[in-house]
Amino acid sequence: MTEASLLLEKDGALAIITFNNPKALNALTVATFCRLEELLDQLEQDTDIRVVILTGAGEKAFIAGGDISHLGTLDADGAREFALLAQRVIDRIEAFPKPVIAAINGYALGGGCELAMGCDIRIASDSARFGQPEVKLGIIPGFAGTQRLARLVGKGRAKELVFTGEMIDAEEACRIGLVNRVVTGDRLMEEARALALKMCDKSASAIRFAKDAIDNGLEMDFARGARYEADLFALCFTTADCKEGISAFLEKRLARF
Ligand code: DAK
Repeated sequence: MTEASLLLEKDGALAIITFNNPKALNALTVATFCRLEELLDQLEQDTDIRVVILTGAGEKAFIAGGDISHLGTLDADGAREFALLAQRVIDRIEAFPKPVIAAINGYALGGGCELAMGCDIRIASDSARFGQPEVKLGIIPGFAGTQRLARLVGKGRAKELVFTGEMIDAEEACRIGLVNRVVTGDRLMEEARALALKMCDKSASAIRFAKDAIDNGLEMDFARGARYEADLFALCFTTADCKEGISAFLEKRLARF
């Protein structure tokens, strides 16, 4: 995959990263993950960027999985190395200090579904299809899909998807909580942008703390999670955004974050 196979577009406070290898249904390679990590580094530092949207090029696929043409040559060490690279980059998306929205325009299979699950919010076009087909290849999900899927949709549904390798459509994905909403294909990017813009005029630091509280708090028991939330709540009071937000309310004007 060449560098151009991952496109970055900036539009005001939005950054749109497009997986751009439609001939192979945007299948993920080592190079894709390395380049994605570089783009995330860049966008984290870019103070103009408030929200990142990930999508796939072409009509058919968001990402149809890891690149299967590389699979046959792998030994166990190589497989582990690739899985750990993919997990590191998907963890990076999950811990990214700005919201990341997946705009899922077609197949989100295997590693593609796993990458989408690392995003904060998933919007799907009505033609999108989801699945973890790894068992058909004699492997299991390796990009933390067994963990994120079970957390998102519950153990029973995760096992059904992983054990059968069957695909589900966007409506079913929405029904089980794998995606937040479904829209027609022609409105997908418009909806993703509109949702992102609703976050752009809010406090970036508050959104960062909220993301941290939800993601990390959920990995704790309730009492610890609630305590963690209180610590982050306290940290908000050290920020300029907190002063501005409260002053704006009291002065009956819009806050400028
Ligand atoms: N990898 C590579 N090429 C892929 C691909 C994939 N995951 N998915 C599709 N393609 C390629 C096809 O080979 C075909 O290429 P050409 O023959 O035209 O050269 C082109 O994309 C168009 O695909 P189809 O002709 O198959 O299109 P259809 O509409 O008929 O079918 C499909 C669409 C999404 C149902 C079908 O393409 C499909 O079943 N794709 C595979 C889905 C899948 O099993 N995904 C992988 C899950 S496992 C690792 C590397 C990889 C992985 C892990 C580790 N290492 C290097 C360590 C994989 C993890 C997974 O995600």
